[in-house]
Amino acid sequence: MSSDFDPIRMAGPPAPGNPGGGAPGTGTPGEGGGTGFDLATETRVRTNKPSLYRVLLLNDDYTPMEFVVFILERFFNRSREQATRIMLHVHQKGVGLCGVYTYEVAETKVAQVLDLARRHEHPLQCVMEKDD
Ligand code: TYC
Repeated sequence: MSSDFDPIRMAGPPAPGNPGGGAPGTGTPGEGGGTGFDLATETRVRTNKPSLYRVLLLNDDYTPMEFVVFILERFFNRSREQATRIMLHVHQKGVGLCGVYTYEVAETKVAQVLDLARRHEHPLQCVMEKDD
């Protein structure tokens, strides 16, 4: 669904003493009657899609089913019906897929699950793995 064409401004954040953020010495005031700021207009086409990661829930004998359903609703935006189906799958098969995300999003969701489980003293385990 994401567009492959993603224009990226080549200039980084302004460096100290170089408010335009371009190459030093090119932002001379008066040049072209402009403002003295470089305006980088170069673009490149992003051809590499970001790697994706599966976030998985693992079964255990102690975490309440309702807590797992709640986790799936809250952190993985699942309906109650979807959450119940995924929870039962994990319960029966030992592992199940919560969702697929970019690295930082997956990492955050794993941390949120583990944190809430720990705070409720449930042994629920959640892991991420590369989706290749
Ligand atoms: N097996 C747990 C029970 O019987 C329920 C459970 C489901 C636990 C999914 C963890 O990821 C899990 N209470």
